[in-house]
Amino acid sequence: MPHQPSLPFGGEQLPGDGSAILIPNFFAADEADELFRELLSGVPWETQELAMFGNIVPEPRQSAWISDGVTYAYSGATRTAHPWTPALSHIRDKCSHQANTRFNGVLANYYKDGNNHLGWHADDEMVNGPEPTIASVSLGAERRFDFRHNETHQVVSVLLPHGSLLIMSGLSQSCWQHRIPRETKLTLPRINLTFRKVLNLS
Ligand SMILES: O=C(O)CCC(=O)C(=O)O
Ligand SMILES: [Mn+2]
Repeated sequence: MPHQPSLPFGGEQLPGDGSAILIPNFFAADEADELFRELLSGVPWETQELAMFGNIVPEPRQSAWISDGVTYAYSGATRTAHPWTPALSHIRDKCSHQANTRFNGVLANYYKDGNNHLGWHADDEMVNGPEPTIASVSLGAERRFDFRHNETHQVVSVLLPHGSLLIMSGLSQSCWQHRIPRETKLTLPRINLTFRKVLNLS
């Protein structure tokens, strides 16, 4: 596999107002390679449409919402729930154990290359509850992940390597926004899974 190994620094990434703990080798490279392949073919990837300045444009990545039947609404879109696959259930259980949180949904993102990206946002929707714990698994190409503090505008950049886990909790969604910036020179694909414990609000 063409995924470059890296030497990132694990542990706490935020200077305060919430927590984001990086575990670089949560999955060993071989298992991470295998999971990448399974998810690439096994997840029902969809291109969502986004209302922007009165126009409808496709999102610059593919995604899918998998959960125990709970729908998920964000940016005006309501996502229907797809069923768990064995690979996703396996990753969910390992993340639930590590983060001590019973995750019941995952938003999967597929970035086909560095032109695919995700703009500034926080995972602060009502369904996540206050101070949510979110476990974010990265597979494939290493991408930069930026946090920006809502008041000080301090930016903290983290590299998310193949097989890593980033656990965001506490005030990380209410005091910071985050994004995956465009990296135009990058030609390799990446899959990200953000596991959430969502409330059934219906
Ligand atoms: O791709 C990533 O690492 C981040 C994904 C994310 O922030 C999200 O799905 O809300
Ligand atoms: Mn997010």
